[in-house]
Amino acid sequence: MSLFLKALRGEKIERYPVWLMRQAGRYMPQYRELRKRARDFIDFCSNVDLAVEVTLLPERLLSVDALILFSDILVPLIPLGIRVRFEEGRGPLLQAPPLAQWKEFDPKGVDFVYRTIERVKEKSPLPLIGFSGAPFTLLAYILEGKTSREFKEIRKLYYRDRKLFKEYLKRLTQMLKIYLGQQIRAGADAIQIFDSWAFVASPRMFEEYLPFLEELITFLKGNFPSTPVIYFFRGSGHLWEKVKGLPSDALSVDWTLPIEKPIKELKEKAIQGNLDPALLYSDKGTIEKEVLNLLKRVKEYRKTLYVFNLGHGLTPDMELEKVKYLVGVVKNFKI
Ligand code: 1CP
Repeated sequence: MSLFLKALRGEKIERYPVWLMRQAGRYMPQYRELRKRARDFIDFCSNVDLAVEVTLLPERLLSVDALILFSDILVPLIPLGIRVRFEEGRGPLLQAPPLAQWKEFDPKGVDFVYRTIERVKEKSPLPLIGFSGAPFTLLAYILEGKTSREFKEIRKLYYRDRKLFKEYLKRLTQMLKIYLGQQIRAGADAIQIFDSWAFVASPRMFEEYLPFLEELITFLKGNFPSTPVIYFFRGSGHLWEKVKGLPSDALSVDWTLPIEKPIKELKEKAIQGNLDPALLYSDKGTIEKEVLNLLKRVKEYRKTLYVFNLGHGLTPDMELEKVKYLVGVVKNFKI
């Protein structure tokens, strides 16, 4: 079994596995070359040949221990009848009809996702992570129609119409059960659920949302017990107490809490992440020092159940050379 899956399952490993969020992206010249072959970003994700090649790039260029499907969290919204576009430099733009006019989710509408997974599995021995957005983060984008610093629309809806807020979350949760189930059937070895914007919720709002998230994870664990589920959230500092009880196999934390906290408080659960991505703007000596500091602190408490990652994704302004160096430092660290 792969190092990545062993670490998630708490089996003995000789070093901590490493993969990076947004590991296949614009910071890679090879990605930028492939990107030229597609009209727009949706076209790029839905072209199976291209999506397979992009997914595989980090295996060759970074020698990471796991691959993540190349797609986007907004892709499965398209079969619901939501318009999704990506404009260069502007991020995603969405137009959603009222909930009553949403279409029934037909997984065939995103068949290219499953075909990409199947083909990547044929081409690489590395474990492949499937993914989706979490219901809250998806709803935040749908209601806002674009990216935002504070996603006011979802918070407005919560106070104006609690029932509709929950109906939306219910529909998205239903869709995600089908979508992620199909990814696992197609060959995904693990699932990561991205809740990038959950931290904009007030504590009470987050609590009212949690049952939907729990339902999704419980469904996946019930139907696919051997496929690990990782929950990624930002705002680990203030949301920590709320997410601790989630039934996921792993929690992917950002850099706003000391690594000792999740590691000491959840002895049975795998922990992923924690390194501040801003470290990559530093020199190699500093990168090595900080990475080793994190790994030594982890090792003091556990010799498995940890997967190295950043607290959030790589960005286009990072240097491939330094990203490679970081991966090398993690891989040379013996437990
Ligand atoms: O061509 C391009 O450079 C477009 C940029 C881009 C890329 C490379 C977008 C648009 N999406 C992606 C790929 C992507 N998105 C992956 C691929 C796999 C990998 O990690 O290598 C994944 C897992 C995502 C997930 C995603 N999309 C998230 C969750 C993770 C996170 O960063 O918080 C979110 C919030 C999105 C929305 C989105 N899609 C694209 C952008 C630029 C954004 C963020 C917009 C914003 O900041 O609100």
